[in-house]
Amino acid sequence: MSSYDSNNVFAKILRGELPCERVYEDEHTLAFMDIMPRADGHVLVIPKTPARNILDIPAEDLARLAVSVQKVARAVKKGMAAEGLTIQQFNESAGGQVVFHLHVHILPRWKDVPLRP
Ligand code: DGP
Repeated sequence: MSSYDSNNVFAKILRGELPCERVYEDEHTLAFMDIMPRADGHVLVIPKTPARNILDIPAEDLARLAVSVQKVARAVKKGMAAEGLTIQQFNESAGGQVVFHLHVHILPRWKDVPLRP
C-alpha cells in the first residue's frame, strides 16, 4: 500500500488552502459538503490525522472518526428529513477510492430515490 501524500485535496482543505462548505468540526475531525453530491445533503467526514484510508489510521483516531460520523449522520438525517442513510467508505483505487485521505460518505436516502452516479 502507498503512503500518505499530503498533496491530496482533503489535506489542502484541512490546511485551509482550499475552501469547503463546513458543517461540523471538532479537535479531531471535520465534516463538509461533497463537491459532487450523489444525494441531496451528501456530507463527507474526515479525520484530521493524516491517514490514507481505513487501513492505516490508528485505532484511537478511527474511534473518534466513528463518533463524529454518528453525530453528523444524526444531524444530516434530521436536517434533511431523510428516511434513511447510506454510509460509505472506499479504500485504494481498486476499492473505488479517488481522494487518498480517509473519508466517510454520509448520504441521506428516501424510499425509491436512487443515488446519483
Ligand atoms: P472517493 O475517494 O471515491 O470516496 O471520492 C471522493 C469524493 O470526494 C467524491 O465524492 C467527490 C469528493 N471531492 C473530491 N474533491 C473534492 C473537493 O475539492 N471538495 C469537496 N468538498 N469534495 C471533493
